[in-house]
Amino acid sequence: MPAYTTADIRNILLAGHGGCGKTSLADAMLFESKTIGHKGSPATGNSTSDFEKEEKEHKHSIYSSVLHADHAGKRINIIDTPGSPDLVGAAIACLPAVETVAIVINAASGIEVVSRRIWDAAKAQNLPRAIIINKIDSPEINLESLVEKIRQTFGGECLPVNLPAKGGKAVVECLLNTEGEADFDTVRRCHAAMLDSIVEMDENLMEKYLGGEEPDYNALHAPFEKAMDEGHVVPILFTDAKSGAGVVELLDAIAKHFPSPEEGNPEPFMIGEGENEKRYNYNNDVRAPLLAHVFKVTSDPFVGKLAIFRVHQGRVTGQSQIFIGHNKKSIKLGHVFHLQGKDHKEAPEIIAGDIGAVAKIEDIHPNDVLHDDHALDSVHLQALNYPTPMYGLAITPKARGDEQKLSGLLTKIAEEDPTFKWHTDRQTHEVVINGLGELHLRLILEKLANRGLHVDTKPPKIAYRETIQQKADGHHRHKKQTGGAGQFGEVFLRVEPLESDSPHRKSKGGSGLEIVNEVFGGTIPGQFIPAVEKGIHDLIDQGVVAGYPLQDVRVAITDGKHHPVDSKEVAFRTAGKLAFKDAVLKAKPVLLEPIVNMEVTVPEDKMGTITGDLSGKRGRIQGTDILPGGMAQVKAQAPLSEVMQYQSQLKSVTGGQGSFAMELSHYDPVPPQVQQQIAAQYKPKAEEE
Ligand SMILES: Nc1nc2c(ncn2[C@@H]2O[C@H](COP(=O)(O)OP(=O)(O)OP(=O)(O)O)[C@@H](O)[C@H]2O)c(=O)[nH]1
Ligand SMILES: [Mg+2]
Repeated sequence: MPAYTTADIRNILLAGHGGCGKTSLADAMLFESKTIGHKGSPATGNSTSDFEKEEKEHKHSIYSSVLHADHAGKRINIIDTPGSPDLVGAAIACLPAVETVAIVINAASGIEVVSRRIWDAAKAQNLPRAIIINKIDSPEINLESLVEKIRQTFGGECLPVNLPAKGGKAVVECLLNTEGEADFDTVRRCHAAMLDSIVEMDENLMEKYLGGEEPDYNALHAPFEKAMDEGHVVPILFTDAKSGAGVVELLDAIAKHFPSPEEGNPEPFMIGEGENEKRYNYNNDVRAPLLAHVFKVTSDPFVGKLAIFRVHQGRVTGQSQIFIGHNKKSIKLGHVFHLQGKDHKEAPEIIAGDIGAVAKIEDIHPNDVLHDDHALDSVHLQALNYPTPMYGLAITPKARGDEQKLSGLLTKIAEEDPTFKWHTDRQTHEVVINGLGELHLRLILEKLANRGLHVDTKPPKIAYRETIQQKADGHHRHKKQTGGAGQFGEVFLRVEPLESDSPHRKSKGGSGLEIVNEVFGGTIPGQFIPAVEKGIHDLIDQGVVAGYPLQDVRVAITDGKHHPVDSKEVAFRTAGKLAFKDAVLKAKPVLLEPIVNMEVTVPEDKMGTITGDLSGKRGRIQGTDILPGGMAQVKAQAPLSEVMQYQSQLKSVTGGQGSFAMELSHYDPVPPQVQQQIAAQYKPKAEEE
């Protein structure tokens, strides 16, 4: 038995914008709790959390890492995540492993893109949140106005549980204390505000409190964590990871107030499939059947595959016989581990609420559910909402014969990173990789190079799409008579754009294609309809304007002709495809391009240059904002094709002081002259009839 129970566990995800100090804070938490004897730091390369080679080189986190601190009788599992907007997928993947998401905000730069994104993602997942304002020791900062800004942005439920003191060299606790010196505001006021909110969770407590009775401060855990569960309170805490100020107080607050796995809000597990899918209410009892969710898998060329999981129900040991999802064959895990960065320590068992790992089991994949009861075969986690990877690069191995190795490695990387995709382009036969941004793909190329695979890259490719703008009819008669048996099939059909609210639309999560069979009287016999549909699908992948996939089209197959002997599947497939092509060409086909939301942060005096430049790139400015510290933020929408090289453009305009983030907003038709240019470069292969 571990020395702690489920109720003693706290699982915390540290997320927030790059450089706000998450990793330094994680290292400081390990040190201040005396879990680790030295204070590591990402800046000097001895961090417990940033242990991967690439992380040491870049002095930034690139992957999530799992750590733990033992403090005040509690086991605090900490997941440190990377803060670059390009790597936000790593944090989203770990949301189902924790009760609390702590959004770390840099006191010197304020609320940034990733702080907001993680807030939204945690809220959408119904996860209790906390805000940690780090770097409170920085010169020339105004923490009072930052707190005000946080409350304006995220809501009045954000309330300090401690306040900075001694000019950011210390913090003073406000919930348990009523007196004390703070750098701004007063302990008394914060104490009252926090208490006012917490007592609302418990009628008894409220009555006594309103009657003027001091609450029993040792009995505040339940109402405090309940207030966090309901999003009624989001505690704000102050730290300085470098000096250590506020770190013990942070650990104390986590141990005392934050939800344990027995509390918090349940993760959205589902059971069954399709129409029978319903919510699965698990129970964090260690005696119940095992339910563990794999939230991360890494493959190390030396250590091999490591699957990291959170146990939600039951317990697992090295001797446990477990099933992976629907697999009927049970496997023995052999050994289970607790993680401390790169170190894994064999554990006698991993209990409900805890995080553990298992090595070298090839069949385990990210998002798998591990269990020991066939009744749980179909239990799965509701899909997480990841940003769309839309930044593309065409790559070819430098060494001939490395193609096989490349596809093997890319498949592995895509499995580990939900925001990375790759495919082989049908026209050019090049391998195209897609990620969230330039940095994301650069890191992938580095990873390939570290595994001995060097590639040439070509200018980024835009993932255009095609659609139609009006209704049209199409027809094709396929007839071939060569020697013996002939081929015959004739198809009439009609196409029209899908309505904007159709569930089949791509933007609504549909496939982008709806096929309706309106054939009357068997003019196309039922057994050939699937062949016609196949033909339609053939063209969907190829498009008609410039070789990009067609989307948001409804096709009604209306009529046709067959021949008792010569009608064959292949004939109807060809006729279906060409009738569809005929209709699409008459339905005003257009090319659609990805439009991205951009947030650009630059020194205030460069704001005019940036807005002017973006307008020249077919961008639409949506707002500007002055930030603390002489910086300004520009929000805009622009076509991805115009801002593919924004990284280097921004660098040259701002002398390296600017930063930006972008994500897919939607697809829009490209201007006609741009469509002409792209279509002119497209040389379709001759249609083989
Ligand atoms: N003055 C001061 N510097 C800090 C503090 N916390 C972190 N730093 C410094 O800020 C820089 C970034 O810190 P990290 O801990 O790597 O930040 P991070 O949030 O993990 O960054 P990413 O992993 O890139 O998202 C490093 O140089 C740290 O030494 C702090 O509280 N005070
Ligand atoms: Mg980090």
